[in-house]
Amino acid sequence: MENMEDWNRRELVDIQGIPLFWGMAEEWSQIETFEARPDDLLIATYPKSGTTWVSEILDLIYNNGDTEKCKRDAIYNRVPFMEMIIPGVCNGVKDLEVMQSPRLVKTHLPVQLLPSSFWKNNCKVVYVARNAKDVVVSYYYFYQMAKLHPLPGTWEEFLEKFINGKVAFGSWYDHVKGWWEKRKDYRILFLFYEDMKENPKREIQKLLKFLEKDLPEETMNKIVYHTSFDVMKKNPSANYTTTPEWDMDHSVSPFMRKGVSGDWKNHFTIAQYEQFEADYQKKMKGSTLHFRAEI
Ligand code: PPS
Repeated sequence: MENMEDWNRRELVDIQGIPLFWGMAEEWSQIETFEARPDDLLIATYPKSGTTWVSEILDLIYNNGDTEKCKRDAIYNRVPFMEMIIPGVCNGVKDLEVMQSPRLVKTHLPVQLLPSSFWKNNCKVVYVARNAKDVVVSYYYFYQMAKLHPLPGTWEEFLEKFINGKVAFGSWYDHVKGWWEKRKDYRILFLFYEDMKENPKREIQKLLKFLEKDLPEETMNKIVYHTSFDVMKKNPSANYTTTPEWDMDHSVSPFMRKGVSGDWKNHFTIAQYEQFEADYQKKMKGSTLHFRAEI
């Protein structure tokens, strides 16, 4: 790819107050008018919260645990990223238009920016949330390796941007609270990364119940194994190593980085932790949404 410097590392552009990648902002009308289908399953997450993990699990569920079938293509083609548009390079809306139903659709959009057709069609949504401190660490490394993002600056600087919602897809706090509230009115299964780490089989059972599907015990065990961090890290159709280097540079930091809960402890200073927690209490005050920052 030539001229990648034209579209990499550009500043984010606000859409209704939410910083997004420039291509999304430029083509916002396409995203806004996206036509959901009643049997779409939407996978909604704030970035770095377990999107790829739950996507692989769901594709396996849809294919009755057939691991070979799930190697048919890279995860970003099996589960297209709806709003990912880089003009002339990629377009999630167009990819989904030509995809056969039932579709698995990925989004990082905050709830208020979701195309209204999802609500009109009463689509089912799986939302995965992860504790903020692990998200910001994971996001910091991702900003460095995935070159569509602006440069993150130092850890200290990036942490500040995250706290202030000045990162792609905006405030983590508003994102998780927004989707949490929405679950009261729509068919949204709200899962936590930490619960998936603690007991993946239990969370797969929740997914099956939500999808009104049954799978034999043996198939469930197979899905747990196939979607464990170590197995997914080695699977080229799940680990993003098939993306070109001008897009993601895994030598800077692999997409499948650590896959643990509590890595934030290796990054936050005591002062950063105290400042983060004080601000967190203010932003999350009154919410019934609670996270575990380690398991
Ligand atoms: S993205 O780019 O926003 O779609 O990223 P996302 O997939 O949401 O999150 C990436 C982080 O999830 C970790 N991951 C996993 N953890 C445990 N088990 C499995 N199977 C798994 N697959 C992906 C991945 O390593 C990223 O987290 P960090 O903390 O950076 O390792």
